[in-house]
Amino acid sequence: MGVMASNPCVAPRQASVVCCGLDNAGKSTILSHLCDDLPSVIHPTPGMALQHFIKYGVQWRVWDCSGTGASRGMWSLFYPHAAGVVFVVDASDRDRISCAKDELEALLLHPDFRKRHFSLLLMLNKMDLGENTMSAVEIETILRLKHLQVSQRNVDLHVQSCSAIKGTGIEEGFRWLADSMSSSG
Ligand SMILES: Nc1nc2c(ncn2[C@@H]2O[C@H](COP(=O)(O)OP(=O)(O)OP(=O)(O)O)[C@@H](O)[C@H]2O)c(=O)[nH]1
Ligand SMILES: [Mg+2]
Repeated sequence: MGVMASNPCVAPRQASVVCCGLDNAGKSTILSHLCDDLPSVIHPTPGMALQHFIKYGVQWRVWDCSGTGASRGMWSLFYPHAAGVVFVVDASDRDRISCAKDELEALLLHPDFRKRHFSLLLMLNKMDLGENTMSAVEIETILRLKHLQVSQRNVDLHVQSCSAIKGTGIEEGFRWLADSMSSSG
């Protein structure tokens, strides 16, 4: 992977990814660390913003979706075209973690994902908020990830704690996603 990324003679392979999660989770702030076109001051995404960038030997095409309730129905427009999903959870948002769980479950059970292999990067964001955040173990339990790993063998799952404000965990998460999508063709 590192060799590919550093060799200018090798055209980067392409990867299409849909980025979902509730509004205010930090999706666009995460992507701002990867994509030069995004401003340093991020506003709520209106509808969807398509982002292109080259990182880790991959030419990424990312649909950065709005997470507001009214917009969530649009996420599935991009599912048929996505080899990977980045699902962002606000680890400080206890009030809406069950809503995030419902949205993740709906995505996993959607006909476009239910039967085919895909990579799922689950970003547990805002870990910089210290004791106000839920732990990774707590969130994994609420989201029933152990059950998911047993019941949905078609999903290659990675859980990554991160802070988009500090910029931590983002490179690790996206490197994993690049490798995962590469090994599943
Ligand atoms: N403390 C902290 N705040 C964050 C972090 N990531 C994002 N934020 C803040 O959370 C707010 C929402 O961030 P966005 O990136 O716009 O969230 P989004 O998921 O793209 O939201 P929508 O586009 O509305 O769906 C902003 O005020 C960010 O500065 C983080 O890691 N830590
Ligand atoms: Mg956004």
